Amino acid sequence: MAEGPRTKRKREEAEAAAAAAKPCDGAAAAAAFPLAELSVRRVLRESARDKAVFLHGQVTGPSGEGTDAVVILEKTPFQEERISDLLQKHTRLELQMSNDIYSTYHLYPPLELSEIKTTVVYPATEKHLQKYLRQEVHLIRETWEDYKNITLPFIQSQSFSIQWVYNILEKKAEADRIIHENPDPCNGFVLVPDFKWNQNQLDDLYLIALVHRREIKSLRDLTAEHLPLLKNILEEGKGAIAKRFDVAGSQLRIYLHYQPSYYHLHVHFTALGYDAPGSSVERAHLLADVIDNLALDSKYYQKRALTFALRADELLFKKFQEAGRV
Ligand code: M7G
Repeated sequence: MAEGPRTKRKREEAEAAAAAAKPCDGAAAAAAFPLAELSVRRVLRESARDKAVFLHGQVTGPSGEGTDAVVILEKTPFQEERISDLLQKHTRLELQMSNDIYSTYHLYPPLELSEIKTTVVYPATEKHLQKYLRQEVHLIRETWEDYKNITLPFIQSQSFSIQWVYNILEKKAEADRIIHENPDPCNGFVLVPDFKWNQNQLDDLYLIALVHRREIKSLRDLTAEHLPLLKNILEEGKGAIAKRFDVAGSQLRIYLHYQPSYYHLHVHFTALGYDAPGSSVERAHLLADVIDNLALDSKYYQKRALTFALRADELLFKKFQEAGRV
């Protein structure tokens, strides 16, 4: 298949980015996670549509004690540039059935083209296991009073560790993956590939901008004071992605989650054509809309009710139930 210049450049850039990411990622994973010692305890969730499975595993230590891990296995999108290789290079094709002009096959690609993206949380806490466990979900409509009386005390007592965010901001982890940084302590941020994206293809492009300021927990804390920061993220984020990946700003979905999993303000950048997890209307708030809302009313997010989904077993859901708000 002939390769156009844009495709070629994209492939070369994606390969360069992947190569740059590998020594760090590979070394860390190999050193940190003993896959051979993992035993699978249960399947937390499985998705035929996303071709992904979420596992609860345990790693048995030398004295027999088990440490919990979450392992996510996920088949990745095809890389257009490698399809000829996939079809030709040492690929085995086994006939499954044939009928008239129709036939189906099992295709066994070579090792380097049969990667399964693997994400590991190790050691995993009970909260991580809950996060990935398939559960019944309910919509909550949270007023500002609910936020102050229920959600905020809950966040202050419960939130996930955000050490990984500080590691990125302090260049203690993923430093070689940074795509763009505005170092201003007040209005600056770091843009890195999200760990949901393996950077091999642009179809599922996913980056996150992490702000340098540490006291902004979520959308609920934002006021007009934060407009310069938010505008920097929107404009510089788009510019950096266009420059590095040749994807136009008009082809990006740029949004915040409410509720987020990690209460340190961050913004998601995903490919518009990619149906990323968490991009549904009950969770995603477009950054451009957030900016407009704050420009209209500095206290917008301290006034209006916000809707989000919670799983039935989540502690926050129980708090809303106890308060008679579900
Ligand atoms: P969120 O809205 O707080 O929650 O987003 P979600 O995980 O339920 O979407 C946090 C984002 O940070 C997600 O898109 C994660 O995939 C991403 N993320 C989480 N961790 C622990 C890391 C990490 O260590 N490195 C990177 N690069 N991204 C991460």
